[in-house]
Parts: sequence; C-alpha cells; structure tokens
Amino acid sequence: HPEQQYLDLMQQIWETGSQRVDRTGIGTRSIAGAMLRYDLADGAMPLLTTKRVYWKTATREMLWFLTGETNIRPLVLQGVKIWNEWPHARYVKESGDDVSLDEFVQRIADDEAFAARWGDLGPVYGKQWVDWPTYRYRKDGLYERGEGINQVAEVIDSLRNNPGSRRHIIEGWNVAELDRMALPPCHKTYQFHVAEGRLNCMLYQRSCDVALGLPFNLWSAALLVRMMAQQVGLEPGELVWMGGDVHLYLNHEDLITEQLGRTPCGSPTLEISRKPETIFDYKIDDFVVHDYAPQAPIKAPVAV
Ligand code: UFP
Repeated sequence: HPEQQYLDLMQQIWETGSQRVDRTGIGTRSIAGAMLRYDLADGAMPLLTTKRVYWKTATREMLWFLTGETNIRPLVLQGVKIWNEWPHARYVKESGDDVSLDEFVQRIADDEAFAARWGDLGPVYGKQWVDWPTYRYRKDGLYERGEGINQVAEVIDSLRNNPGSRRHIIEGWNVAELDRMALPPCHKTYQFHVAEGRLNCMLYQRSCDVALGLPFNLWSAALLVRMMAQQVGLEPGELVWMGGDVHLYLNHEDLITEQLGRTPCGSPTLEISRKPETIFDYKIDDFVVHDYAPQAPIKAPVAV
C-alpha cells in the first residue's frame, strides 16, 4: 500500500532521529532528508487512511493560495482555522489587548477593517506564487517597483508551450521578504516534469512536521498537480516529495504509537467534476473524493 511509505518514515524518525531543540521549544526527533513517491494515475491520491485527514480544509487553503490572498479572513469565513494563531499572537503582542483566540477570530469575521489591519500574514505563499515582486532599475541607479510575476500562470504557459523545459518551477522562498512573513514557506519549491503525456511534480519541503503537517502537504501537492494536469491536458503522473528537516515533535508520541499500530485500508480517489476556464477558477465543490473510509481522527497539539 502506498501509505506504508508514510508509516515507515514515521517509524524511522521516531526510532533513529536525532533529538534536538527547535524553535518552538517542544523538541523533535529529526532526520536530514527523505523522499516519498506517489503515483497519481487513475485518480489516486496520497490521502492517509490510517487517520482521518480533513482534505476539504487543505483544499480550501490551496484555492486561497491561488487567489493570491494573504489575509486569513477568507479562510475564517469558510471555517478554516489553520492560520489563525499567527495573527492572533501578533495582535496580542502589538496592541496589548489580551483577547482570546476565539474572540479575535470572531472580530476578523465581523469587522472587515479590523481584518485588513490585523488579519494579514505578510507576503506568504499566495503573494509569491501569483505576484512575486520585481524591481526595475532606473537610470539614476535607484529602483522602482516593476510588475509582479504570476509564477503559476507562467508555469501553466511553459507546460503548454515548452513541455520539455527543466525550468517549470514555482518558488515560495523569496529571500528578501522572509522577515515579513508570518511563517517562511515550508513547501517552498515545486518543479514540474512532463514525460509520456504525464505531469510529474517534485516538491521540496524544507521543514516537515510528519505527524500533523505532512498529511496535509501531501494532499495539497497532489491536488495542485491534478489541477495543473487538467489545465494543460496531461495525465497526472508521479508526485515526488522531498523533505529537508523531517521531524516528529516529542509531544506527538501518543499519536505516533496509535497510528503505527494501524493498517492502511482502501484506495481513495479524487474526481474533479468540471474543467474550469483557468487554474484560478476552481471552487471547493469541484472536488469529490471517492472511497475514503479512514480510521478515526487522532488529535495532537500543534507546535506554533
Ligand atoms: N509545517 C509543516 N507543513 C506546513 C507548515 C508547517 O510541516 O505546511 F506550514 C511545520 C514544520 C515545522 C513548523 O514543524 O511547521 C514550521 O517551523 P519552522 O519554520 O521553524 O521550520
């Protein structure tokens, strides 16, 4: 079963990883470098069955990236909570108003001006993917803003017009803007590869929380490949996931023990029910998952 790779990676890290102190103070066991490969033919998706993965949440996030949006408000209005901690922490710190997370999120939903002021994550994925800033040098040696680059549209274009290219890359790691991002990109580089009518994709993820982040990241990457393939008229090929610092948090022990005791079951597939005009026009209801009967969700604390 393709999911066995995930479980083996989890076990390998837990048994052999180096114990280290990390930014969050929780501590991890970590290995340097890992690779997973998933064949996406016939609708297959890397959607874990050994615990329930909330694929609709991950899908809403991916669609939000593609809009170029970096404010959490559109996610909040859809009930997606994954990015809420960061703006909340910043608000409490900068305003001195010791409001609870729930109350902060409610204000983001209710008050558009408040959301504009406090809901932004800085130039994270959405901004870099569809509006990577450029600079134009003037004769006097100073520079001014140029037009932003839509990397996603450019890759769609190059996949159509120059499939053999080795430059089909979408990059999130804008070095000059990292300090303004709530979180520097984890899934930072996507490279596409066309062969035998299939669209393959390599994802480089610099930092990976294998228990809570990776199940989401694998789904999202495969989803992006499926949308791209549909848009350019190719069959989905292989997703090759590569991790940099690949770790398990020490406080995830219960999840790990529970999940490693389970056996993968079934082969979920994704149907995309229509072909939108462009990669930017997909809607949440376009995605239908079949044959997904996962084992129970496993709760664990997220490291912020
Ligand atoms: N993380 C993921 N996937 C993501 C994401 C975060 O695994 O998509 F946004 C995890 C990796 C790491 C933490 O445990 O969040 C980010 O911390 P750092 O920036 O210190 O690597």
